[in-house]
Amino acid sequence: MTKTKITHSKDYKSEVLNDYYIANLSRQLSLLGRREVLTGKAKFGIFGDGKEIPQLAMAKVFQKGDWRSGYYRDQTFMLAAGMMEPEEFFAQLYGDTNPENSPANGGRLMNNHFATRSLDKNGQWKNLMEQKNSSADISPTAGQMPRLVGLALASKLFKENTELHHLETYTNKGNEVAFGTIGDSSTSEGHFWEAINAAGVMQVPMAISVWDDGWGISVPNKYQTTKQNISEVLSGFENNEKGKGFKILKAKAWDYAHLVEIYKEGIAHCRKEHNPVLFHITEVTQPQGHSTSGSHERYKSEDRLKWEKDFDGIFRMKIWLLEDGIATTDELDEIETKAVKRAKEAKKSAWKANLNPIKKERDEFLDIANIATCQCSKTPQIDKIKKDLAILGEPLRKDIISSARKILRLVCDHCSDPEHSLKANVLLWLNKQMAENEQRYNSFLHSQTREAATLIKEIPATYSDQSKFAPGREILRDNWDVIYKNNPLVVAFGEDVGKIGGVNQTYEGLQEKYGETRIFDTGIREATIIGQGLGLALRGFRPVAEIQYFDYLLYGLQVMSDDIATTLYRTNGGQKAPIIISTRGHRLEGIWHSGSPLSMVINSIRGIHICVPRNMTQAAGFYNTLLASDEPALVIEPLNAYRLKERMPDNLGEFRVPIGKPEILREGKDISLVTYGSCVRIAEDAVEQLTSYGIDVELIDVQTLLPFDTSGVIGRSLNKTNKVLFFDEDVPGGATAFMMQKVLEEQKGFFSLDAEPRTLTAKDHRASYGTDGDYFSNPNAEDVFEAIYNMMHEVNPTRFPKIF
Ligand SMILES: Cc1ncc(C[n+]2csc(CCOP(=O)(O)OP(=O)(O)O)c2C)c(N)n1
Ligand SMILES: [Mg+2]
Repeated sequence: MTKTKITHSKDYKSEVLNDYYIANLSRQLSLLGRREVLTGKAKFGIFGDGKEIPQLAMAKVFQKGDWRSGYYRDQTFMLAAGMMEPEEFFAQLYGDTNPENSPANGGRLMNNHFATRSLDKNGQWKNLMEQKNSSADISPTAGQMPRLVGLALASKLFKENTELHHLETYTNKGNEVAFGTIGDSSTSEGHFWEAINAAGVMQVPMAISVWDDGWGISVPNKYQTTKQNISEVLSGFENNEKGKGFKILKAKAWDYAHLVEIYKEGIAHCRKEHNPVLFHITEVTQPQGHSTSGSHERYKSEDRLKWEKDFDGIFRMKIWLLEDGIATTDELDEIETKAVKRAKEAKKSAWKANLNPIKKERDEFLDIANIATCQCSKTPQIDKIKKDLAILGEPLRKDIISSARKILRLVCDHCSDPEHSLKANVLLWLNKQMAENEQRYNSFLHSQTREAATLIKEIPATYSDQSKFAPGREILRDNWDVIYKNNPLVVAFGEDVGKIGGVNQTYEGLQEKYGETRIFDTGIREATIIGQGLGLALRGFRPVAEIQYFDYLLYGLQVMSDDIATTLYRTNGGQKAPIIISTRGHRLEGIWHSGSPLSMVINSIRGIHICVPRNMTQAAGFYNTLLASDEPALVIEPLNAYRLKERMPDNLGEFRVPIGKPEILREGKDISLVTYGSCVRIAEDAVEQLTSYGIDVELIDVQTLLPFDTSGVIGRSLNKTNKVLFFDEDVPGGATAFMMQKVLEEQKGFFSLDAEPRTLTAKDHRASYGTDGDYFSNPNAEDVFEAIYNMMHEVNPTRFPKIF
């Protein structure tokens, strides 16, 4: 059969040939990248080979202002969309820490973890509409999904809330699409399903592509997906006469022309209708196997390997280009050669850019470590260290610093003028290097701007003669009211938050007043409640994501720990996520409403502040502080204080409780009692009982667990009382042990102790139900009394004889 020859315009031809070039360039990067790992120049590699062609199609419809939330296979998309240069690809592979070379993460993440920079050098928002945006990838499979929901939801809120239409550096009236990508096997994760359902329910412009290569490392899709076909099982989500769900489109990964067509159709629809779209891209291949950790020959059959060769997307595109008469063999050969050359050049220059500064540091160090200035030095040993370092062709910073630290042990500081001795010189150099390495590898856990939460100044709550007493929940509600009035970017959402204003009525009446684009209900889906907050925060909103009870935070903890807590750090200051996660805890009833597992968070969400207010005035003050800052935080409201009366401050929305500053609630000279949250009231009860026994307790509310007492208030208290009890409702060895380490080790409280330091906690098991269950599971005022009394007895048995 003879094929009819179609004539193509010049523009079409050059666009298609440019795509062919990008596909080849990307493939060359994958091939070279793997070799760099195998020859030891890079630690680990995971690449985008086999997934090139659909990503060209996706890049065509990705506009400035749009967002991506994807995974490590998207290298071709990043190149085609102009969001990554080949040099940057290699810089990431090598772990180059220079932000100019490696803008996505400054060497902090393994390769192909993509990100664009939303913040300028001063940590301030750039114009997000002038650039194409990619949220920062994480490694956990499907971890990109919760965040994707929020990135898409932002467009919906920007569109529907006309008050935000003037924010032209964030949005064009909500016209932006959030593109997601995911591997076929990762769709097995709960996050995928939760996110798909949430997007379908909310009808947001989310366009998710599944790169279906039939495998998750060595596990084929018969173990991953029901009916081995994700679009088939998702068909119940499809738009039909019963309602709106998803538009689902399918194409084969080697069919360039069809892919271009479906992406145009799908994204135009998504952008216009705000109807989510799912692209199921099948027959994807993986020519080099999963990653540099192993070879796919181990688990793929001969037939499959042969099929992957035959259906390689680039190979198929070439056949199509020739058969359709778009290009000649010579033209394509030339393009392929150009791609090979470009990739090699990029590799070479990226390697030089990465290595040369390190070599320079090494040479500088070898110069400084000149033994001639020290006669008593252990010269042969030093010589050996220096020689070993000098011959390294590709030194690492570790090699240099470790040599310097070893040499320091072998030299004195008295042979020459101590200020210019070998020891002093090496030490000076080492300190400078360590400071630079701190910036390279340890900076940006927290904001480095003037809006850092710890820099937001305290503003005390003010009261007048007219200030009335009101239930705590009303203080929160009225404080939110002022916040919502003043800042249209603040939104709150969660289970039961919208219509009824929260299970404890802290948003009572506010949805009616500010509308459903500001305060709204969600499904029961903690991971994507937090994820949608994260996505909104990345796009400039100030979201307050509500988790109904602290014990249910576990469902969303992965998003907090892997994603939010690392956003600023893993982008080397390129993106921020100032979300507030608001929940309630600290003693209610039983296993899943005890609200006490603080150690669940203190070690897993470093990078997020943790506020543990004792009452609602403090809670409101934290919200005010946090909204003035540019950092994420978890606020745990004390569950049993919503109905307790507190004085209503006059300066609602304005007063601010400082982050990292404990409050001494009662001064005392005998012992420091350190606690937080609802335990403060129990402590107050105990303190009163102790006072009648002549024991003068200094009661301290830590207020925030992360950061913990940044100015050493507790250490100073201990210096005065010489005794300390850390008290909370967490498990033994939990948050109390954390506080103890901070005070005794970091604040050097150990040297102030006259008595053994103690912790008082709940039992190892979760709390039992009811008032009695609580009494026998959690520490109570009698326990605090006895713990403190016994400590006093140990110090002074005569004055404080044993009670029992
Ligand atoms: C939560 C989690 N579990 C396991 C892994 C290890 N892992 C990395 S990639 C991968 C397979 C992913 O397969 P698929 O989603 O099909 O993507 P592909 O690599 O095939 O493109 C696994 C199991 C991980 N990164 N995160
Ligand atoms: Mg796969």
